[in-house]
Amino acid sequence: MATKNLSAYDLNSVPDGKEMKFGIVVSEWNYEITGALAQGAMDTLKKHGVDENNIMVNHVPGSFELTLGGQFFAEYSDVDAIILLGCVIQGETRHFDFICQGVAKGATDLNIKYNIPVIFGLLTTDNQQQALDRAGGRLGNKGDEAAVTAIKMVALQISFENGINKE
Ligand code: DLZ
Repeated sequence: MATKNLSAYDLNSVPDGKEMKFGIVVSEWNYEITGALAQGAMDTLKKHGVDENNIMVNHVPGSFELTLGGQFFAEYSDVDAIILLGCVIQGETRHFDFICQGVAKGATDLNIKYNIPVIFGLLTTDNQQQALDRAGGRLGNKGDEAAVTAIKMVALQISFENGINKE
């Protein structure tokens, strides 16, 4: 099966992000990759009208810390959505599985606990090349995809809050 290009999307399907605020948590582990994800996410948010001053970025040591980094944003800031960006590359031990499952569960829990979008922008790859391919390489940039998802989810939440989804 062909892998989707992560940066390919219908521009018209993305709402205007002018009034939206975002928090981005970036893992320092594999920073060659995660720095590129962060750049992609920021560029994409700005491309869709998000003010640079409404994008806050914080770094955490590794992907395992993304959940708590996200919780700090939810607890102590007024962002509309949080984007978690990390990269876990399969090694010889089961560490990979524990980190990936921990972050997936952590992100899911934050969505539910705080009732705001928390986006799972974690690359989970077998090797470095697969990660590079998805961090601005051959298959686009996971950061772009995460940013688009964040804007769409904030717009969806606003539509519910404004009663647009009521009969
Ligand atoms: C320890 C570790 C390992 C082995 N691999 C990765 C990785 O591929 N990607 C990543 O983001 N972080 C890794 N870490 C660090 C953990 O996420 C975490 O920072 C440490 O286990 C300390 O809690």
